[in-house]
Amino acid sequence: MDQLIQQAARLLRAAQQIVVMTGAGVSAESGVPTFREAQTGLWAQYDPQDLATPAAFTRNPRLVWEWYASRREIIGQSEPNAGHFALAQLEAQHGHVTVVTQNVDNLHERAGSQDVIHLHGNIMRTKCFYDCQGNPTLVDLSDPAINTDALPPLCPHCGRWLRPDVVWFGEILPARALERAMTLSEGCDVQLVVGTSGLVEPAAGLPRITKQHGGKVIVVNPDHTMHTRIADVSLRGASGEVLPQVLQAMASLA
Ligand code: BV8
Repeated sequence: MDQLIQQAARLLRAAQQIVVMTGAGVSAESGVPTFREAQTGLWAQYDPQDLATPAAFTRNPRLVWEWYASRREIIGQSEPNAGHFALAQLEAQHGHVTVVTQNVDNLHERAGSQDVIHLHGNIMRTKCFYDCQGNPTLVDLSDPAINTDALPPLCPHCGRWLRPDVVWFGEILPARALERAMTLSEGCDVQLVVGTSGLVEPAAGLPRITKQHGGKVIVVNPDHTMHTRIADVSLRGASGEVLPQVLQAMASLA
């Protein structure tokens, strides 16, 4: 593994522009369940993919709202882990690093990452299900005008359901975020792919874009994933352990 860590450190050190693509795995060591891990307790009977859709929300708005409320609570009680901090340090030291995350938590920002693109939205934000004042009609849940006894709470503008400001399956990704992520993936020298199974499109295509444009791909994941076979370097381990080692190896290259 040491040899591979050194190889990754050399690629990152030499890179002009770095994209870091992250998935739920980077937040796992913060206690935030990954998207495909068996859900616990009440939610064990549901497949997240069957809950994270507009149809599921329309069918059972209270259930879906409560699922997000329980996830928001877990995230609110979580702290960034060593992997998040290592990525923030990489940005601070290297200067041309952009995190493109599929995650809806705010742990990258709380660890100090400045340039973060959220492809799938942010669970800590709430909006009108109908975007009645324009896309997105964001609301502040602490607004006294919002009736939070109703589940889901109701929009203060139109009186209809509120929903989390995340991208559900079957919904298009925020255009500017996706466009910038694709442009950066085309132009970067290295894409560091951390903690994603690579199953969800179009995010999963970004490392392939880097590869197609002559860039290098480094994968950090305890498991073999859809990206392992295109990886120039595959670091098999937990991001909270591996990423600090990579930063250390970069420092010793100075
Ligand atoms: C869209 C927000 C188009 C909600 C999420 C081809 C092209 C375009 C679309 C599709 C396509 N094929 C299929 C589709 C449809 C669909 C899709 O991809 N389906 C898949 C499942 C087959 N895509 C969409 O619907 C997207 N929309 O493309 O619209 C369109 C066009 C026209 C008109 C209408 C629509 C929208 C996708 C966004 C869905 N929303 N999240 C919420 O969070 O509730 S996606 C969800 O999955 C999360 O964001 C999560 O981040 C993401 C990806 O999962 P991962 O992050 O990879 O997490 P996972 O659990 O899978 O894996 C964790 C990994 O971590 C594992 O590998 C594990 O080994 C590793 N790990 C564990 N511990 C650690 C670790 N790694 C490191 N360290 C550790 N300690």
